[in-house]
Amino acid sequence: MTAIRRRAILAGTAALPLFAITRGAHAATFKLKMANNSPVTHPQSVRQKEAAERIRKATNGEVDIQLFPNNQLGSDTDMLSQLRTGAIDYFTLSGLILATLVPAASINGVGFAFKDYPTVWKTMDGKLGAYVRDQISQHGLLAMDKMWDNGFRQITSSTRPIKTPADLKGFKIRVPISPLWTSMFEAFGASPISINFSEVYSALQTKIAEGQENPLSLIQIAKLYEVQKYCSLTSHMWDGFWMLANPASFKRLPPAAQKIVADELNRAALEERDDIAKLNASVEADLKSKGLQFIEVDKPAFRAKLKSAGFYAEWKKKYGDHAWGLLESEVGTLT
Ligand code: X2X
Repeated sequence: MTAIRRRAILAGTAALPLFAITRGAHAATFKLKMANNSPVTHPQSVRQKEAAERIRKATNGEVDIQLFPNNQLGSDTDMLSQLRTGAIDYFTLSGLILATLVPAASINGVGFAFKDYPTVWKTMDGKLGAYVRDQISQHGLLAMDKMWDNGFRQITSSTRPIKTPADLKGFKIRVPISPLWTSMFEAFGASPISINFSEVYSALQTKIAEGQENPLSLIQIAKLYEVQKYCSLTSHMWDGFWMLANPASFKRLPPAAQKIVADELNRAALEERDDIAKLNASVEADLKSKGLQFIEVDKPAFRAKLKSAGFYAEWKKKYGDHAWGLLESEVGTLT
């Protein structure tokens, strides 16, 4: 046997220990970082931690993902940069904020597109979701198949109740950093201010912003009700998180480990969706008991305002006929 061949065989066997049963403590081969912007008690963080644990077990400790929840590694904007350089390996980000890099990724947030959750999941687990994932990969990131639920977003305020679209005129509302959000609240005549979630509580407390909009589950878990008085049930958009991976980091894992990671993250996303669905059953009553005043609004009136402001026509043009067609084939005509 030549020296070269012997070396090749040795190199081959060196790769074998992945999943090999070992005795005692075993140093992890891949120490990876996962990050998010959600409080530690949010189902997103809980399910990500569980998934990391299952991945560790299924790979005999060789894929060791550590979770950094609650903006511990920075704001969404910071974490997106870190994901791209590989300083973070996995990161869940709202499709709308991801749109600062991948324009198509905000399409699920088009105002009043989805009437309910079954339509959301059919669309985002279907052709439109596949289209967006493809766009994400064309921009140098990898998205797992299953989106995580953030929720239907509702408007809160500390100054005055928002009852009609006209009440939004001049309203200083915090929105996440995303062209779609700014455009939508400008179409309502509001004064949107783009702020990362890591700064939202203090922005509301100090009245830099009068209001904000988020799903009830997050208003509850992030305790935004402490600094807000009114909540208008607009459900003006559905927002979800993509589980993004740094592609080079993911591809360094052996194929069997890649499959375990993807399967477990997708499973965790489905579990998180269920958790939010369960929370949704009780969250309004809980927030009422904490003093938040709820307002039922005429949603079609809000939608009509967006339409007359040219919002749908503008965004149809931006996304293009193909993407817009994929959305409308699930939700019906929007323009
Ligand atoms: O920034 C927000 O409001 C949040 C937490 O809902 C998102 O991640 C979009």
